[in-house]
Amino acid sequence: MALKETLKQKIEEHRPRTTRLVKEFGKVIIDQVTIDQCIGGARDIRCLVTDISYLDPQEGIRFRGKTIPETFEALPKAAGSDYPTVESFWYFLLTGEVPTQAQVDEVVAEWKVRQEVPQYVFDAIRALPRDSHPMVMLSVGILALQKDSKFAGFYNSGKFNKMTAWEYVYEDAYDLVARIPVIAAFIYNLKYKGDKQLPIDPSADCGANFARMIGQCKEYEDVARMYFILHSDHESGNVSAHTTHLVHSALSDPYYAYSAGLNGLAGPLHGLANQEVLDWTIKFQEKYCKDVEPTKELVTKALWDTLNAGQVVPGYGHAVLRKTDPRYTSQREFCLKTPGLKDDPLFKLVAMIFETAPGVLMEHGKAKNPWPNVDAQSGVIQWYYGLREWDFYTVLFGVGRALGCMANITWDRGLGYAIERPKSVTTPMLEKWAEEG
Ligand code: FCX
Repeated sequence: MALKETLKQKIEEHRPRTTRLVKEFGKVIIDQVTIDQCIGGARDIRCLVTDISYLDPQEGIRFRGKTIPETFEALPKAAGSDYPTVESFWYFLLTGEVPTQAQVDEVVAEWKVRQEVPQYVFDAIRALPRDSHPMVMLSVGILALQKDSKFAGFYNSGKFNKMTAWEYVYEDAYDLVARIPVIAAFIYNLKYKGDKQLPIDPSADCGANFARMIGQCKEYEDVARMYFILHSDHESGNVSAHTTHLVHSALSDPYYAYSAGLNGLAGPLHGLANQEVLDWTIKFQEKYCKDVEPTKELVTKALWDTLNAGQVVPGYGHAVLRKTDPRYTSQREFCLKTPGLKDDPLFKLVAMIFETAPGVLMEHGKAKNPWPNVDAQSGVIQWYYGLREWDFYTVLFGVGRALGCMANITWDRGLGYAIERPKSVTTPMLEKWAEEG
């Protein structure tokens, strides 16, 4: 069955489960809210629903019930590669089913039709000051696409229907995931390659095409596939996913919603951490290792200098995870099995930070999770392949994260999730409840 028909069937099968939960069990209590959660970023409050991915604090992420190694193992691989295509992963995220090769081929073919980006998007990005952050360019590029939103068109047609609205979100979502790598490649060439643009390769899958559009080597095709898949989804409560969900809950179309999500991803405590990691590591080399090899003692000193200056150690800690992020491990394994990369001095330094930082953070005693997250390892791979403009790294994250956010809001509409509207209280109210115990 083709992707849309499979998805339609899945959504229709799922709807009675959601309806029953609300109607028959709507008042069952699944959590309680404490004052520190109220003030502390709603940490851990169970109040969002998604079946696309689940984040266990100890084990890390599962996409549609599969761990990262299981996901890579199960999905059909790109031709001549150990990694699946982004397109097969898109099918899997949306439907929860591992696609057959024929189903993947169909998605790859449809992706190519959808990936054409209108000229006005490039014009809008080109009109920005060239020293704008690439995340600004990406967010503007996605927002510019809004003008032709099929969901907004459906809403404005006067024929809006809650039961079929998801089909128009799906259309926009699919267009968006196919176009965002092309927009990202355009930004890369505009900002760092003197606007020398490279054409879409109509014979290539998403990952290979992205690699070719930024002038990368053959091996980078797997880097792109791995990177986009690993960064796709991390359940619903993280800033980019939650923002996208929140904005779309007002029936803002996928372009409005994901442009907003990207603005959240651009924060240094979230997606921007990957550029901060490279910035931290390179500055460490410049400051401490001009004439000497890095040592654990020097890394320990640099970590304490950062902490004593009141800054966070980028790439370490997590709001939910309490172990090393399996997205970190997956990228580390890629480094270890790639000749050249495993002996690269920067990789060795990142590995040394991995050996050192958790102990320092534990001694510091603040971070609940002293272990590395996805951002601690991603930059070094890009650096090795010559993509050294690290302010671009969050754009790569944004290309991957689109897959999860778009799959989620397609399902949000399919299941008719309501406009989000948590309740706020005042400080005197909290003080009164605190006194009452
Ligand atoms: N370095 C120094 N201090 C840290 C720290 C780190 N890496 N991680 C957490 N802390 C501190 C917090 O700043 C907080 O201090 P405070 O009490 O003075 O406010 C305290 O430890 C408790 O925080 P904790 O509950 O462990 O963590 P939070 O849920 O509040 O925050 C993030 C989670 C990820 C924001 C935090 O660990 C951090 O700032 N890490 C560095 C930035 C980073 O790598 N972000 C990327 C995360 C993720 F993978 C992604 O979204 O991409």
